[in-house]
Amino acid sequence: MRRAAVVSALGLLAFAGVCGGQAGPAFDAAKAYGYVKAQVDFGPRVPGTAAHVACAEWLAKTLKQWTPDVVVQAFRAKAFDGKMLEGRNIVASFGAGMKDRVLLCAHWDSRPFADHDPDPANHWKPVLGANDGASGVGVLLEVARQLSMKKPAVGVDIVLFDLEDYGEHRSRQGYALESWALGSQHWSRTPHRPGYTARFGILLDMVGAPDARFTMEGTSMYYAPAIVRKVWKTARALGYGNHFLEKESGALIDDHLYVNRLARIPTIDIIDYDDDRGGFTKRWHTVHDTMEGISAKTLEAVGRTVLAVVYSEK
Ligand code: AHN
Ligand code: ZN
Repeated sequence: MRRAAVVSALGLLAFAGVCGGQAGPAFDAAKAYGYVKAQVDFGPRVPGTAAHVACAEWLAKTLKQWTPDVVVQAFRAKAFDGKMLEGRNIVASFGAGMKDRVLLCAHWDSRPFADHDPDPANHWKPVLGANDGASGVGVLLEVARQLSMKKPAVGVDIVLFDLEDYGEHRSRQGYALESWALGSQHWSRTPHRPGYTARFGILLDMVGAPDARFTMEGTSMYYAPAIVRKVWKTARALGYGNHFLEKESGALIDDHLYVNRLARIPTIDIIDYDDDRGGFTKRWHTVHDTMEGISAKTLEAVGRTVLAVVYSEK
């Protein structure tokens, strides 16, 4: 009895040591924050610009530090405005030979139009996308670094989608809903490896706000309710119930819709969206989507949750 107590106390200490005294797997929030800032420092990563190309190269180079299996999938897609866009989906694989896999994804491009800015003069200016794009990618870069140090029992593929945010401008909204998520549409029809599949997928979108509200989003609940419950349960057990709310919200068009529909991988979206708040955050698709709206604490909550889910797969 006494010995059991000593052993379990030691176990707790060892656990706290591994985790830096905090709940869940190791995750360096300062590094994740730095990876968000590094993307934002390129300027808006709008398709067709030099910043877009430079950021793609930086992302591939950064991921190659942590795994040899990085594939850049180049493709062309037609935008709602008729423009032909050059896209690049960036895929980093861990445990490339393993059959059982988990898919983690986010979009890395930023929106050409701040069409929800309170000032209409900004409606054709680009979005910096600190939260909308860079936050999810920043978390996944730190997840990649952690995976390179501690191998899970399943393979993991991190897919950074391009051309998510070139959806139709607000001034003509509702005419071309399929103009969103062009990179995930391409990848889901033509994955980086033919016949690719995974047990499930987790999409991160706008995961950096200090007061982020992740609800159980409708498209995720339609296609992958068991994954939503698993992830929310994990997050709440780690003490992140302030961000991961036990309530459902409306269905969104985002990259996970096409991964579900076309690739048929049950995939959820962790996204800062709450019907009761009026939807997205007030910085969404405005020129105010800057580093001021990013909290390392929120990146950590999401990163630790995702890693805990991955490491719990057997
Ligand atoms: C629509 O507004 C149709 N979908 C939101 C997907 C999105 C845009 N996520 C980030 N930016
Ligand atoms: Zn967006």
